[in-house]
Amino acid sequence: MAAKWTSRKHLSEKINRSFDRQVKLAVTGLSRSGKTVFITSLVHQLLHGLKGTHLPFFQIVSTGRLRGTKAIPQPDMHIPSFRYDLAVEQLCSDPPVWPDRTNGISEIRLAIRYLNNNPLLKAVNPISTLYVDIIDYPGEWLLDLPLLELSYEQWSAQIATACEKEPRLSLSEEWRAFLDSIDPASEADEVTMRQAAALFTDFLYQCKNKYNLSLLQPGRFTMPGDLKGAPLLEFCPLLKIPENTENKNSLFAEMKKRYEYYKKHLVKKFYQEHFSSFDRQIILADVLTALNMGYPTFVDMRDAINMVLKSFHYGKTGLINKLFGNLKIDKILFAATKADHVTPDQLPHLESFLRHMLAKSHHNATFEGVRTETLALASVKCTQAAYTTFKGNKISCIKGMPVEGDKPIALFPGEIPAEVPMPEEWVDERFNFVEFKPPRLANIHGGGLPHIRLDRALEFLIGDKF
Ligand SMILES: Nc1nc2c(ncn2[C@@H]2O[C@H](COP(=O)(O)OP(=O)(O)OP(=O)(O)O)[C@@H](O)[C@H]2O)c(=O)[nH]1
Ligand SMILES: [Mg+2]
Repeated sequence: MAAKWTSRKHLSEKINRSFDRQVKLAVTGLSRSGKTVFITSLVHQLLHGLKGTHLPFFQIVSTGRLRGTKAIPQPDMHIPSFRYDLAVEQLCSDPPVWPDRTNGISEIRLAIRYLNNNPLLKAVNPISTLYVDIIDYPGEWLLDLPLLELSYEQWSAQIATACEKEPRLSLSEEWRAFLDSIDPASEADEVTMRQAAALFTDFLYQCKNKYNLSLLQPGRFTMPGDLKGAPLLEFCPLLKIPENTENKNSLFAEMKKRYEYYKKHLVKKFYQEHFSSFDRQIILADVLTALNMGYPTFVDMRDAINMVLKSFHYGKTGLINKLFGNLKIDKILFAATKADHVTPDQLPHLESFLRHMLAKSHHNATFEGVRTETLALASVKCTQAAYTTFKGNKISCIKGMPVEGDKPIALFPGEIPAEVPMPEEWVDERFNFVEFKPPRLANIHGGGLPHIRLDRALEFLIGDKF
């Protein structure tokens, strides 16, 4: 009898394992788009999925089939861990603060136990486990894909053209003056190489920090991950290409060699080692900050996001297909983050605005065989909807605690246009999206963090896996 029982248990375990599934969910977006907060909130929602009614559109929870979620050791030992523990500690501190910036790849694994729905499976295997590996990586790294098709000379020419216009023209002045003072045909020396690269890197950081520009290549220069200060990042484009490029020891030849090395050992490697294993992808975009910053910043972000999307154009003509063959991603969610910065009636406008921003890619490209969706969401909702009266009219506004200040404010943040405004329509003060502090929560362990539409994101990204 005991032997029979043991073999049944053994069989059941075997079946259990074969029905357990795994999904690699990749989260990306440009710097400050909200990746860390999104993953932290998503993990928190799932860990507390049993305790609340905070995920009405995530069916596994709303139908009561979730049995529990646990963060367990990740499978890829060579990838740094996503520090959910630190991020949640910061969000729950008193006063709550936003998690620290991150600048590389990280991963966390969740085991989600759930009740099987399928009547056949239910009989042998009532409870299954879905392993979800969530990977956070900088969208800036995807800006490097086009470099794979550009020679060093072509890339240098592209940067030279970009530096003809403001604000890049002024910001690149020091770097360009340095290049003017050296002869690219002369013998390469470490000190000159390092200085040219440092000035170029400094130029990229100024573009990012002073003007919130996004189209910054090479992507690792401002998002180095664990390569900060590595010689691998000590090169830059040259604005004058020598007539005679024969000398193998020239500054030009050495810069070109490093550029090619960067493409082979960083760009290609990332696609082969990581990107090729992703099953699902969410791309986050902080559309509101770009609107706030004005037309040049907005256009730069739009172009950068559309360049990021080249990595997901899987059609036969797509670069990815040509270079790496078929990839696995079968669903992509585009999300406008920080949707708590607008009044609830503006959410559909924010979604349609994001769709317009991406229209360039949607038209030209084929996300062949890939399901896509667009959503406006807030990973952590920091505001409440409120009303005020202005000249006798009731106006919808939002109320929250601004990052700078300790008194709550109510404001009308502006309406999201249905389409991208024409350059002349970008008048000052048209948009007024302020940053808010995270909410102070009475009991962080009593349920998930307050959010907007995170449950819809979860349903789209992994709902079909249960
Ligand atoms: N109001 C609001 N603000 C948010 C939300 N998510 C992110 N933020 C704000 O955006 C900032 C950046 O969020 P992160 O999650 O750190 O962004 P990231 O993409 O990981 O940024 P990097 O690590 O620097 O690349 C936060 O510090 C908050 O100020 C949200 O849901 N609501
Ligand atoms: Mg981050």
